Amino acid sequence: MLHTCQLITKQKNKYDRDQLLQSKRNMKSLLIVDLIIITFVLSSARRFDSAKVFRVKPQNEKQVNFMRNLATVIQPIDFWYPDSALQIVNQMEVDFLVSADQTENVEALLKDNNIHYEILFQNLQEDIDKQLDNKRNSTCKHSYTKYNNWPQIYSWITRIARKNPELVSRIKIGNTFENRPIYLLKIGKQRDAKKAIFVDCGIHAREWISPAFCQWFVKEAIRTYGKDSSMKNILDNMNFYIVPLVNIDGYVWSWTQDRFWRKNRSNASSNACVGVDLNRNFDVLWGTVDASKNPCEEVYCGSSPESEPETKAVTTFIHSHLSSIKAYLTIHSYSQMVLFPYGYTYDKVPNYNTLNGLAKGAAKAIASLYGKKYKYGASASTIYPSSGCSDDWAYEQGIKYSFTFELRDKGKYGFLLPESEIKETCQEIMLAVKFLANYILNQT
Ligand code: DDK
Ligand code: ZN
Repeated sequence: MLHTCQLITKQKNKYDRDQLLQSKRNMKSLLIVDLIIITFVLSSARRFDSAKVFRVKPQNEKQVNFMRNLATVIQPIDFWYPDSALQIVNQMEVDFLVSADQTENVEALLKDNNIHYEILFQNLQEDIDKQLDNKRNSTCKHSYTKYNNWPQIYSWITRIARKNPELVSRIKIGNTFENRPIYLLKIGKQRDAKKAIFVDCGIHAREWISPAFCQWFVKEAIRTYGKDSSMKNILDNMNFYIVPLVNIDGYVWSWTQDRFWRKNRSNASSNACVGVDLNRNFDVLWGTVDASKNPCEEVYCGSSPESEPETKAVTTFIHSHLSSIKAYLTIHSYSQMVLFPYGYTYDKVPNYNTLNGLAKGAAKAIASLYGKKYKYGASASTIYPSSGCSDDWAYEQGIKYSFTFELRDKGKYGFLLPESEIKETCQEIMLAVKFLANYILNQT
């Protein structure tokens, strides 16, 4: 069903009109390539029948070590939270995926070591199939309350810019490793507003709610511009730079081959393992704390800072607009948090009190709608330490308001957040973004 849908969208997109002949030609050949790849992989997407997701909360250092070692004893284990065994600490809820043939081993090992565990997913494939649960709109059309694949997002980007020239323009900021065009949507009434907020979505492929939020944000900004005086005030006085999907290659891979793919798809290293964690590839204390130099790890930081074209696209754009960009927001999932620098050290940033107050205000705005509780605080102490991350990098460029959002949920569905929760999640985060935008506007 899903795959038939993808094929139809791809064929349709192939004929989608594009203003630029050159990019039309590129895209067309790209879509044909995609089509061939999709057809080829129809039957080869990784399946997760009877795979399980476990949750363990280590009670002491011995159990921490046991958990860190587990990944070397049992393979494959895919850590969902934290993203790598390296980041496990005492009392942290650790969620990890175990393939069907290893679940018995893992349960036996946990029991032998008296480690308490919960099973979050009994048969992961069933939940993967259930994620696309928006029945009301089961056609292949783009929808804000569905997860859209890349061809759908691509034509949406083109269309929304074409239909709203007064408020929206489309800028290409680079190409991915597999040569897909990375687009940015500039939103705002003034061509050169003095202030701007940069927002990126989809740095990590499997976090599907993230690009869904960027699409929602653009739509809501346009829809409410004429109706809501606060949105009008924001868009009359500042610009938003929205990148709806940074890691396009990884996202395509997560739709077609492996639902839980996190990294990009570069294989520049001579190693057999593919992909760099883009949120470890930024040039800030690169490759130091809790990032890996091993290409086979989920948190592989790449061969050098900004080695990846997706990272480069983001940093190049931000660099050339530094005088106006006052805030940097990056959207991830899951765990419900509002985070700010630093991630690479427990030291406090100079404007810690301001950022903490803003994160608290953002969390409060989120909770005001549906009561969802988001934790807030500095990355290193609130989630886990990490280096080479985009928020720390933006902060060090002088963007003093830099935040990472971890959207819903807290592990019930994890990356498989049902489509029926897209609307509420986006609405609550929208309030947080508007709260931050108003603060930035009122700053002289
Ligand atoms: O990249 C990560 O591991 C998560 C998002 Se899934 C964010 C880590 C903390 C924010 C960066 N300092
Ligand atoms: Zn992420």
